[in-house]
Amino acid sequence: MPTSAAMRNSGTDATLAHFIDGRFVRTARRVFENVSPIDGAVVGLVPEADSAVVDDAVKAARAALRGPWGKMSEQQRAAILHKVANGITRRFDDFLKAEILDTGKPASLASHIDIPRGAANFDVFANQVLTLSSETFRMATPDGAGALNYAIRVPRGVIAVISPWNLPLLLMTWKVAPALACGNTVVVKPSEETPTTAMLLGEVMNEAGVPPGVYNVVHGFGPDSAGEYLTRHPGIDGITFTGETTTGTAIMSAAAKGLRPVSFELGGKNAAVVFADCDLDKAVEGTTRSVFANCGQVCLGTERIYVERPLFDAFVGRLKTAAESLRMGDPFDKATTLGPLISRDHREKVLSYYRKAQEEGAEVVTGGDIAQLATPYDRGAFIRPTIWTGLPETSAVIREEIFGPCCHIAPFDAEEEAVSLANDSPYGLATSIWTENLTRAHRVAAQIDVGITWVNSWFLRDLRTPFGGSKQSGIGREGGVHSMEFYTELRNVCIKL
Ligand code: NAD
Ligand code: 6OD
Repeated sequence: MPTSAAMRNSGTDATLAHFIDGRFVRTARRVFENVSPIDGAVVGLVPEADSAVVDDAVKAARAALRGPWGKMSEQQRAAILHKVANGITRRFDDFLKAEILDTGKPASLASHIDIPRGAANFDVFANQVLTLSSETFRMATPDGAGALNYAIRVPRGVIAVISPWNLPLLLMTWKVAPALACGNTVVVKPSEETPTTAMLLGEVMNEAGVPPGVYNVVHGFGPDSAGEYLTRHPGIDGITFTGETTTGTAIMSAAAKGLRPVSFELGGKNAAVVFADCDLDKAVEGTTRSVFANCGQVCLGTERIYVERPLFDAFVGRLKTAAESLRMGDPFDKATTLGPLISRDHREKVLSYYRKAQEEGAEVVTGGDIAQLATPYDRGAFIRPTIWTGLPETSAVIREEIFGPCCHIAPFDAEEEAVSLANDSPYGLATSIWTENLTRAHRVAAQIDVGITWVNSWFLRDLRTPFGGSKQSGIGREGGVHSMEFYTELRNVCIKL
């Protein structure tokens, strides 16, 4: 539980609700405050699910598997999921406002990425499920008649979806949409920091005709709260999780009981490799986004930059200028390009790295402290975008995921050195390579131990492609057919002819 989360005992009515069996449930023994990082205002009172509430949600999800949802054809389910996508688009402004109040992210970002992708996830997986095929084999038998094998895909069952706060609607629907397309039912535990859009989606589900119990939401924290009750619940058949690597470790141990499969999208410490032959304008523009978008709170974001020495000074100067031209303030103002961090607690964590960098002798190229803004934003969680140079590769700032608007830039002299620097991390999520030499781009991309490499771009997403991390950045791949593989189980039928 974040240290700042204020709890209130029963007697206080929640303004937000769980969504269970198609109904909004507000009763709770305890409610907690949803505090906006924009100005510290309490924007909602959230009910915390105890184990009985989680049990109700899992039972509703199990019952729904046996109801109309379980009997629908893929075409019928796909048609309903397209309606969900349309419903999100119709209520675009409601989702946008909720996401901005919960996260503080600028409207310019959320209206471009978070909400449209929330809708697109449903359209993409509704289409994807209709293209699924499976294998068949004819085999010889001693009597000469033979046999025919064919595989069928069945839903896994009740899926627990545990999601983080950085792209709440996008990342939650990235899992809910394929799970539902494959015929599963879900119980979602959104982050305690960002409860609102998961609840709003319940309204859209009802309007779209999703049967009760297919989509359920329970609110609360992780350990000893809704997250742990859900992942330990024996009625859960699979767990899909996005969040920190340490949380993934805890969830994996919960999943071990009952041998439930997991799909994990975890942390990163992503490198960008900038070669001297890059298009500098494009490299600076792309790296500005990859370091500072969403105030650096993107798992795919760049926190380590390696620049070929002849370009080093020019690149550092250009990124400094770009960082200093970001505009903080009211996220609803279209001109704002940098929102706050998710909370004051998280700002403390990021600031601890800002201090560590200075203690370890970094040169602070820009930033390094909190942002001085006028009221009411001085009560928020704003922090200055920060660039360092001059740290050793052993520094905690270079090795650990910070999840803030900051990066360290170091020079390199040879391609092999750049590859080895980029790979020197326990994480392996994403990298960006900036070069105009495509032969080099292919060669380097193949050597970097990550799940996703971009060349001359960042966060350019084709939702059919495998998405996930190597090393401690994840287990499994989602996206396109890869999602379908997690959210279904293959059964072989062998027919003796
Ligand atoms: P987090 O791990 O703290 O929390 C994520 C979710 O897990 C929340 O809903 C939380 O309540 C729940 N949770 C926490 N402990 C739990 C437990 N013991 N059992 C069950 N549930 C538990 O992550 P966060 O701070 O919300 O998100 C930031 C992290 O997520 C960063 O590390 C980031 O890199 C990672 N992330 C990864 C990806 C990816 O695709 N690889 C995407 C987005 C974010
Ligand atoms: O684009 C996606 O599908 C995805 N999962 C993005 C993850 C971003 C991490 O913060």
